[in-house]
Amino acid sequence: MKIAVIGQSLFGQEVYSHLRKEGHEIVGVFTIPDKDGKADPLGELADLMEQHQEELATIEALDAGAVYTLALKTHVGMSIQTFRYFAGWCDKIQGSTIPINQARPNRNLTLTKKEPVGVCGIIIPWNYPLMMLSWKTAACLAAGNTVVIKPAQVTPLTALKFAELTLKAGIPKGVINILPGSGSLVGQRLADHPDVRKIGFTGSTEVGKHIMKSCALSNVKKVSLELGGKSPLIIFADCDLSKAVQMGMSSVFFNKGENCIAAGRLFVEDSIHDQFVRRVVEEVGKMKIGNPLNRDTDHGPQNHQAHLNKLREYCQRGVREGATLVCGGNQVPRPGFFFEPTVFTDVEDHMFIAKEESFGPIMVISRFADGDMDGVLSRANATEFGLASGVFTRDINKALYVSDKLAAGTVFVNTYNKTDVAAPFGGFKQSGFGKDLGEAALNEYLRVKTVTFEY
Ligand code: TAP
Repeated sequence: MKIAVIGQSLFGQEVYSHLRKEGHEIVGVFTIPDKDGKADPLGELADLMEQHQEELATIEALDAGAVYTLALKTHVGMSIQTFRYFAGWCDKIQGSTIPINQARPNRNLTLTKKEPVGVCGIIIPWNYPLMMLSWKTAACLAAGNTVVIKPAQVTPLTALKFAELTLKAGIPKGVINILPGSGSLVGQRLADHPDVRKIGFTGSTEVGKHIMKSCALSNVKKVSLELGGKSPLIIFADCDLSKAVQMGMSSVFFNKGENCIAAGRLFVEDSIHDQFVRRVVEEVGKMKIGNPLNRDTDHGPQNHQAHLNKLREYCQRGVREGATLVCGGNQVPRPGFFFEPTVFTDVEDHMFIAKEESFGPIMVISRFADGDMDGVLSRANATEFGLASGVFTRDINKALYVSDKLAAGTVFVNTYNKTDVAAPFGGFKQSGFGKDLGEAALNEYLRVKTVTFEY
């Protein structure tokens, strides 16, 4: 295996000679920053991505059906920010000194060092192809590792363009490797590989469980999992209704619902329920469905045929089980994988659409009785997922109480979908563990060594 090492003084000569002895070829030793503190390859990569942002957004629109304007701002824009953010971390990864053996002070010194884990595998889904790649790869490289990335089979193109840009940014061949291919072949091989020390995975809970098992059985590799969700959004009657409607729309229809933190279920307090539904349906009627490359399009095609079929079946099941289909529910009669923005009401807790993620533009609304805060909280938490959640209220006490009680990795208060490169992102329960973004993400790609001296 050809290995290029990135990271300053983190891999010592001993490690290099060990790798060589094992028959690996070290093709480059890369330091961030270099000796005079100048080299900033991750920053340079971010600059290059910015120079190519229109091209990357166009590829994302063609490959994933992402609406171009959103792709430019979010898919590509946040990817650039992510590399800039983690570029700043490269020279700030530090250990600590720890007083030990306090019964006999001044005899011992313990210090910790944070080391890169080694070769990492990154396996990502198709909904935000470049952004998911960037969230994991930037943290992984800043921590000093090398990486093998497997994009989703249906959306490999921005990853390949990204590979080209990494070479232009001066990152040596071998540091970043892109291996498109099927999950069962390429992804599985990465999870099983004895020389891979960490898998960062985003995708379904089912595949995540399988990967975790493979990581354990192969070489007990480190693993972090960002999995599915069915995120509850609670809208209290004392909210700013216009904002709740606007953000409620975004919580479901952003990126045509192909959004892991999409609000999978909206709980609306009885006294504003009908008004909320009426205003949401009005807004849905204004959405412009069309060619994702057009600058005025709000809602593009779903990612691929199988997903479109799944959405159709999901809606049919909702209707069969007795939920009220207020609007949508069908494929749009035009070429392409277009699915109508859909709203269901009268959704009861036992129904399939109340429990399972659609990953599409389908709003699922349930009522709760006026004033029944604890009742709605227990319904919101009655799910095996725990990725995100939200609450709309003008009452600060209620907002704090509800955000304490919601069992999810992220709680949005009077907003939704507000992720930031500096804020840790990741789920609870069967939505996985480990964080992307923020300082917390670095630790997913580091190991701590404890060094103890006696003197
Ligand atoms: P998955 O089917 O789980 O696929 C995700 C990735 O895993 C793909 O690259 C896939 O390869 C690969 N894979 C499949 N089988 C594998 C195996 N045996 N070993 C290793 N890799 C394997 O998910 P999806 O359908 O692409 O994405 C939708 C799901 O992702 C939803 O449930 C959604 O909630 C979740 N998601 C979660 C988040 C976060 S942050 N929590 C973000 C986005 C999406 P292929 O190319 O063959 O499919």
